[in-house]
Amino acid sequence: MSLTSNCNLVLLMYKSHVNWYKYVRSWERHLSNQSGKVILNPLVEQQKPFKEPLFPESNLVFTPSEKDVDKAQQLFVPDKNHIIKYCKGVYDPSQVPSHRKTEIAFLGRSNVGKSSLIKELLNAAPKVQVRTSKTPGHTKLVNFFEVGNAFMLVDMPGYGYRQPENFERSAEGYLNNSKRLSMTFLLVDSSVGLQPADYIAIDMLNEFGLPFTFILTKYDKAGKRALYSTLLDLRETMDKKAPTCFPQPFLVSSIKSWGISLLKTFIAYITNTLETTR
Ligand SMILES: Nc1nc2c(ncn2[C@@H]2O[C@H](COP(=O)(O)OP(=O)(O)OP(=O)(O)O)[C@@H](O)[C@H]2O)c(=O)[nH]1
Ligand SMILES: [Mg+2]
Repeated sequence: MSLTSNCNLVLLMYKSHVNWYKYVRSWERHLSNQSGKVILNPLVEQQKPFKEPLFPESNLVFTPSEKDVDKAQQLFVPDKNHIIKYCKGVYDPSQVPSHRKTEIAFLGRSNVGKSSLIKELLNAAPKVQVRTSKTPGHTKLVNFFEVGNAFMLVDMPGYGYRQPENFERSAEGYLNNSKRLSMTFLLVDSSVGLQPADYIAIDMLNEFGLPFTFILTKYDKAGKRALYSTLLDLRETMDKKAPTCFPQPFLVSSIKSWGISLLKTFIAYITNTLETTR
């Protein structure tokens, strides 16, 4: 299947979804214009030994040009006209900052690596403090990080083990009420795989009608067997329980910075901000 027909398929699948429609159109426009080389995607590398990859080309539809990848990286570099900063931490949806930017939320079990991923995405802005910890349940508030006029990255408290008491009010309340949320990244540990609490999160996102994309974290420490089993489970789950999720999962390591530039580019696409890059 060609890239254009892949795009058309995805366009058809998601056209009905109001949040998706806007960005899929711009995404298709960008893809049809691309002439550069396809960048390295860790998931593609991992699947190379398999004759029948779990995520075939028809799923791996996001293949930006090198030029777009380069442009997207600039969005994450601050300057005097493009301020990257911590905005606010809230425990109640009524306290969500008022602004006009698109929001991207990072959701997942406690300790899965949500804050570390945001920290890595914003590492060109060293003044921005994103707090991480090896102790699960560290992030207690819904934290907003402003990336110029482009978008807000939203770090959420984790669910499951040591879930903060206010999770329902803060995190679920935010997800259910946000007017500006265009994508939720659902993070799953590459070695641990999907857990019962993740299935509850999937049900919740489906119930709230929110588009979401899976990110597999801590890929640097996942053994091949564990990673394969996680991918297998994810594939099945996406088919059976997550029909509205984006067809392509992202594989990242925040510690090694693997898969980060592709993810930055994806964020630029879904927030429609690539064209505004300096
Ligand atoms: N090896 C490895 N460790 C990671 C990676 N990302 C995060 N970690 C570690 O995982 C632990 C938890 O990371 P956090 O980013 O604080 O996790 P979180 O999901 O924000 O956790 P809560 O705020 O408690 O929900 C820390 O010890 C991180 O250093 C990664 O890519 N590779
Ligand atoms: Mg955290």
